[in-house]
Amino acid sequence: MSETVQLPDTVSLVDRTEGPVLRVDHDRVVGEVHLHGAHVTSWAPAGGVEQLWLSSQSGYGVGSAIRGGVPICFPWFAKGPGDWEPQHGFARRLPWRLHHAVEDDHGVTLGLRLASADVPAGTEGGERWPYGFTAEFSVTFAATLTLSLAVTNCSDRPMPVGGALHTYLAVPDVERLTIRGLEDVRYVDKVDGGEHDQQGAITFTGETDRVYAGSGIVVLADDGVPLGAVRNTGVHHTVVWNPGRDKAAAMADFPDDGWRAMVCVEAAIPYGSEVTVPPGETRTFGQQVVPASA
Ligand code: TA6
Repeated sequence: MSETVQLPDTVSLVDRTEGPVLRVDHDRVVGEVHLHGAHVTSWAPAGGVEQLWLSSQSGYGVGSAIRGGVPICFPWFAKGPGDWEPQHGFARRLPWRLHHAVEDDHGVTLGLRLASADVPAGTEGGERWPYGFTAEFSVTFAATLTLSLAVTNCSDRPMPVGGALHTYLAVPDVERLTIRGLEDVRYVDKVDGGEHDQQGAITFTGETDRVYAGSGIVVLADDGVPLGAVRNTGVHHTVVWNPGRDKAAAMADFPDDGWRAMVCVEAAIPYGSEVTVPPGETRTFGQQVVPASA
C-alpha cells in the first residue's frame, strides 16, 4: 500500500487475518477490497443486501486465489494460450498497491495498481509473460458496482492480453435463475465440449460453463422477478459459470451447497482471443453491475 494515499473518512484499511482489506462505509454503500489480488469481496448498496457471493471456505494469502467476489483474471484467462499455470494468471495471487481513493455523495472509487516490477522473481507463470506492464484496477462502490481494468504495455514489443473480471453474483436459487441478453449467441460449452447457439434464456440444471461470443448487457431474474443487470465493456466475450452440485463438492474452498446461491457472469478475453496491446498503449475492459433496486 502506498503511504502517500490519503484515505477519505469513508475508507479504512483493516488488517485482518485474511490480509489487509480496504473497507468502505458510506451512507449509500458498503464494500470491501483485499489488497491481495485487488480482490473485491463485498458490495452492498444502501439497504445493505450483499450482492456478491463469497465462499465461507475460501483460502487467503500469498499464492492463493480468493473464492468469490470479483477475481481479476490476468494476464490470461483459464489456462491461457497453452495450458499455462496458474489458471487465470498470476495477478489475483499477488498483492496490489492502492494508488487513489476518492469519495462523493454517491459512493467511493478506489484505484489499485500492479506493475511488472511488483511481480516477484519466481512467481508461478511470471516467466510465461515477460512484459513490462502496469495494470490499474478501478472499483466504484455506489448504487451500482463499476469495475475496470486498464492494462498498459510498458515494453517495446506487442503484448498479448487476456483475462476476465470473474464476478460471483449472489442469487436466491440458481435453479430458478434465468439470464437473458445472449439469445442466439454462439457459445463454447466447456461441459459438453461442443459449440451451440443459445436458445432462449440461459437456465441452470447442472454444471454450466460457457464462453459466449458476445458481450453487452445481460439481465438476471429469479423465477421471473428481476434481480438486476450486468454490462460488460471492452470485451467481446461473456462467460457464464456455475459449478453445479458435484463440482462444488469436489472443491475444498467451495461449500457443498454454495453452487445454488451463486452465478459467475464474467467480462472475458478468453484464450485465443487475446488483445494485442502495442508498446506504450493501454487497453481497458470493464463491467457494471446494476441491482434491480438501483
Ligand atoms: O470462468 C469459468 C472458469 O474458467 C471455470 O472453468 C472454472 O474453472 C472457474 O473459471 C473457476 O476457476 P478457478 O481457477 O477460480 O477455480
